[in-house]
Amino acid sequence: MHEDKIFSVRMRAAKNGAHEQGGKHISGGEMLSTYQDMKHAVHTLLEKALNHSKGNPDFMQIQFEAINEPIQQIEPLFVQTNEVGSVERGQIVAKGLLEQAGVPRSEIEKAYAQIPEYSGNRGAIFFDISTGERIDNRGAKGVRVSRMDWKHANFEAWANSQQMSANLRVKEALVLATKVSQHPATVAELCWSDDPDYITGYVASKELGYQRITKLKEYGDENGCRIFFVDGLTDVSSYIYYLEKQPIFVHWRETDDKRIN
Ligand code: PML
Ligand code: MG
Repeated sequence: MHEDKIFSVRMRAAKNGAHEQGGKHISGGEMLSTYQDMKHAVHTLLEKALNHSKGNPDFMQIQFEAINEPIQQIEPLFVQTNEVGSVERGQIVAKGLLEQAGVPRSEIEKAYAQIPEYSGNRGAIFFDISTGERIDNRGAKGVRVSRMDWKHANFEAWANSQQMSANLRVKEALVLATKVSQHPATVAELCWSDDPDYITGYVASKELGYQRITKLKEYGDENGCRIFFVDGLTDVSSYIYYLEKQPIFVHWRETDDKRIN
């Protein structure tokens, strides 16, 4: 039974009560798993939240549900790392990349002015570049991109080809950025972690790829950022449906990755 089924496995953890009771967000995680691999998936998510730099959670939920829709397979975004010496330099690079991706400078500045309001959110916010407004209507929750993964052996082969370590954080962020950038309404994504011990972030878009920037905040800072810059989005709920519900596996095919810089 369940041999061919794939399950979405999700985790969220908080401290000082559950998220909906005002608890502080500690960690979240998304995986796709077979029934046979379920123990491993649950264990991976449990470990992720139990040993977290934001603190020990006193609330955690891990749930799984069978996926009944066909799972789309997409290739990972092209990846490049931009080494910077300071946060100021990192943010200049980030803004330059957003502009290159098609976000007008005035809208970048408007979005940046709003970042402090969103930094406690656990999900993403949508910023409409034609109106300069946030349009997801999800308040402090934001939108959580879900139902996505990358089989570990294929990810390891990819990481090896990039001479990168097969780091779980990079895998999760690249899976998310690849899924988000795939939607035609997404112009670009801007992200840095809310973990105080992790300062590398990225700007991603279909054309620019996943542009890592080694310093987008200072160590010790728990203010994260995840903004999806969108344009021409007539149906916000179908965009949310894509992000939350469309199941996706990222899959790397060696022969497709011969891009030359
Ligand atoms: C997060 O940890 O929440 C986001 C991490 C983004 C950057 C990951 C990387 O490419 O190093
Ligand atoms: Mg985090």
